[in-house]
Amino acid sequence: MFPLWFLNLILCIGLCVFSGFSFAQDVPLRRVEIDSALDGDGKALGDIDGDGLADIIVAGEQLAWYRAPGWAKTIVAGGVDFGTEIQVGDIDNDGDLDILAPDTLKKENVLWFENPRPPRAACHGTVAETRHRNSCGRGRSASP
Ligand SMILES: [Ca+2]
Ligand SMILES: [Ca+2]
Ligand SMILES: [Ca+2]
Repeated sequence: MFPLWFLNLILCIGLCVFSGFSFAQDVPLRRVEIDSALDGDGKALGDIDGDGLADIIVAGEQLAWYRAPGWAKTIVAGGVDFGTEIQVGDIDNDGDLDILAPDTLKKENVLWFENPRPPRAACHGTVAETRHRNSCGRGRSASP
């Protein structure tokens, strides 16, 4: 008895061999250096500015994002040592991507950075509220 995943693997390999498909197809990738001055411990992709193009988020001694396609750099935060496990997602449920990044110098210090889009002109809130909720009051409180 073989597990289903093993049988699927054998089937896939057999189909690739008999169909002439090669895993080593010649797909030349072009190297593009985005930033030689920032050590990239944490990397993520996400459309930070909402233009439909995936931007690059890098964390190390700084947290920065690079706007596609020209890779203009925006520093989000510095003075800490961000870890490798950064994530991008709409943490406050306001429709834009925020960044979650742990600070490895301060143990048990998980930080998230709210994306300022969309403009907050019509919304008001205190600093304490905006740490866990967006300025329009949407999202969930992080308090128990
Ligand atoms: Ca973008
Ligand atoms: Ca958001
Ligand atoms: Ca926002």
